[in-house]
Amino acid sequence: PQSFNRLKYLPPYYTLSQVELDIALDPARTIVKSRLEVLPGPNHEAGLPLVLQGQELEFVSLRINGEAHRQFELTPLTLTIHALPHDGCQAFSVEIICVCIPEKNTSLMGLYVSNGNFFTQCEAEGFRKITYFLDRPDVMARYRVILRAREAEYPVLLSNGNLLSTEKLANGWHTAIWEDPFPKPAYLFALVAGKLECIEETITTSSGAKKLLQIWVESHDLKKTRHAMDSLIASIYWDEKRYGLELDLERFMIVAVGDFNMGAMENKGLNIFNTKYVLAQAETATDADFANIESVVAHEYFHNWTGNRVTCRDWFQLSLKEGLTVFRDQEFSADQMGSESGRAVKRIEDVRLLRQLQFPEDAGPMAHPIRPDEYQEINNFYTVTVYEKGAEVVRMYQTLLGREGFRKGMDLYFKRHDGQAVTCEDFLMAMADANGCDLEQFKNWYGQAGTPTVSVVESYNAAKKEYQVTVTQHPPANVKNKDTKLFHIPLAMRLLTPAGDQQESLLELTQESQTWTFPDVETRPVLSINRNFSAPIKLDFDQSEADLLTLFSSDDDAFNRWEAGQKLAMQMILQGRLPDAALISAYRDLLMDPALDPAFKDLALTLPAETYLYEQCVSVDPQKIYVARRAFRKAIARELRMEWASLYQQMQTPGPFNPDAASAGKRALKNLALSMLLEADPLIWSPMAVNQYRNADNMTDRYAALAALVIQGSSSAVACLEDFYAHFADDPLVIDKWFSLQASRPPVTDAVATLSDVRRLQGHEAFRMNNPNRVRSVIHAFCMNNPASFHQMDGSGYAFWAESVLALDAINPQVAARLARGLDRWKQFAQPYQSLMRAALERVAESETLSADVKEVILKALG
Ligand code: BAL
Ligand code: ZN
Repeated sequence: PQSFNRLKYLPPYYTLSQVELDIALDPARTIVKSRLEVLPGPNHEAGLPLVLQGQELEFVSLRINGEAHRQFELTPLTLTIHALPHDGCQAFSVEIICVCIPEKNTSLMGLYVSNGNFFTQCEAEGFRKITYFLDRPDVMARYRVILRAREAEYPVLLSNGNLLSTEKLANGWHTAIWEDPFPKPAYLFALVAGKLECIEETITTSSGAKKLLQIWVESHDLKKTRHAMDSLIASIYWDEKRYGLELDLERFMIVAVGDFNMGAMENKGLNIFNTKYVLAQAETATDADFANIESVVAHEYFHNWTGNRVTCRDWFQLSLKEGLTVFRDQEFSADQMGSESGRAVKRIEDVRLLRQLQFPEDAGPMAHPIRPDEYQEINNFYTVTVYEKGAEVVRMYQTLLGREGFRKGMDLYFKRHDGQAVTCEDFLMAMADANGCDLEQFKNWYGQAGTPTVSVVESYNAAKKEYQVTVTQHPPANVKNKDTKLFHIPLAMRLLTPAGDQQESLLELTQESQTWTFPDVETRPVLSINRNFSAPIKLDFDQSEADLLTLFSSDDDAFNRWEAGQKLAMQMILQGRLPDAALISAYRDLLMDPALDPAFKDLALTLPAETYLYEQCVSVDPQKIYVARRAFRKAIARELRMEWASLYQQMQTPGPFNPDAASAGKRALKNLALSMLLEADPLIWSPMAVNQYRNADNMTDRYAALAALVIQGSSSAVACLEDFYAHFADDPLVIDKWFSLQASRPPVTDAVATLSDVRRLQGHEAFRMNNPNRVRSVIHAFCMNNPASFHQMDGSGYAFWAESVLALDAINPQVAARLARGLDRWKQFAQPYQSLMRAALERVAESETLSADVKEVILKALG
């Protein structure tokens, strides 16, 4: 397979100033006429041909400077034009007519049809499925777009930028002309056409300009758009306040679509969203959905500056926009929590996600630096490493430079690079230059894969009243980094003493090993280090259980307080122990502390995920881990019965539903209490869960009660599931929840039952193999979110996985490739799992029709 290398980047031979598109939309045969104003590029040499990318297109005609042109070659992926006027040394125009077939496009890249409407997805390389083009992010042009379609079927015609005019044509067709004033790369192009309606608001931004905001959905979904609109308005004001960045367009649109590969896409002025991240109302969306919508709306909006105004030079630089924009949305969501404890809750959730998903990626066959050096299929690099670890790297700048220093760096970045396509190094240099500091060593975070381990050894000299800590960094063991370089690691720390007289400080670990000495420490302190997860590392610190209990009960850093509890639970589960009296007592005190945020209590009593526990083992026995974790959970449920019962009462939220963080936190703790009560005494508490299921006025409570019944295998679960389906059959996003709950049900009596359930669900009338959300709610949920049911000794889960990867690959390579990642960590497992997984991987590898997407993932896993 062809592979692309970061160091082989060459500036473009040709570039574009202006693009005119005239698109006659027809599901069976869309005609695309383009007129490109071409200029010699920075790397131009006289006589070079112009090579355009094109994929799955029917070529019709080519004209150069208005004249028919015959000196060209077509391949399945390119149109190469020879004999250019003036050897290509002066500007010339290229006019191309080609045809694509949106209704046949199940990959959901390029132009496609969903529920009768047209949508596009062009990042990373989808524009070439619409027309022949210089489809690379460092070619930026101004776009003018004429959309044509039959008016009765497609009354709404949208594209990027400003609407210049509309016209009714005689034959029942109509047109709309859109112009985007900002030069952009092709991956930010978008069009939407169909029967859609919008809610709109006009707001005034910091310069006093009025801006039109619209959210477009199918008419029956209009009532579910308020939260997304509120989130958009909050994002716009937040970006003005925190970074001085104003919305630059007169009009900003969000459109929701039910068939979408990703969460959402930041096309300039015309964001296209998976319905999952737009539509919400109390009856149909959970608190998690509300929070996700807020953060995804913010993320896509923030891309308008970090991604669109300043974009990536090439796809190796993806984290330049994604890591930075995830960091920005994390900070926004933290601020929206409305309190310091809310900020900490958000931080814990973000780190939990990083460690559950990114740490395994960084330790597996697809491990790559946040700025990868090589890829075969760029779609495979929209990863938790590029996004979430990328955000951690951006966060470290802020930790090192302070919020003000970080802001200075951001200001300089925009001053230098507005309108340009740049690299991660340009961002680093803006941070360094704005703060007059040397970030040379910090660069290593961009170039090296794997999670570094930091080991800590402490000593206390009671006679001298002196405390010493020695910190050592160890390169990631599993990853072959050429000439491993040392990282610059910021470690926030504080010594906890009874007197509380020690301040927080920041240790900057830049050498392999460094020792810090603290004088005047009256009593042996307890070390709180890597506070607020100041660096994305694994901490190797053999802290006693007594010290961990001290941190769990009293660390003033909420993240580390939570972390100590996680570490205690993790160690005990992996040793096959149940929680001891001291830990139960600490849990009790924490749960009953009236000063603590309910959302924090919920996180503190939620055990580390099975997959995170796998990461601590040399040879994973998934069934043993499942049993040990479940037993530990049952013990907490039983030992704290009284507390759970009392919290279940205390945490009720009377009055109308409010999705705000405080109410959501109460619901989370109440529903944890309910599931613990069912875990402890299912016969006594199942009726209470059924009652909550029936009477809930919101999806969070209804779904939580249903989930508790399903997870316990309660006899009431079947009737409630049937009721749920009947009630919500018309709402695809809710039916996705219904599917995914059943596919992720852990083993109750015999685990194979879940797989037969999954096969039954696949035969259900509402299952759709070509809808990514539905597929993810059944197949991905079972294979990637239900480890104890998936990892069976007879290999049945793996056989199902292989069959599903192959079936999906024929429909949608991106969705298939994501599923293909499910066996990445096969080498980490004990036998017989390991051999069975390998056999399943080999079965997929043998297929002769694999997409580049799936092939890269499978071959790397086997490699
Ligand atoms: N750029 C792809 C979708 C996102 O990260 O916003
Ligand atoms: Zn993004």
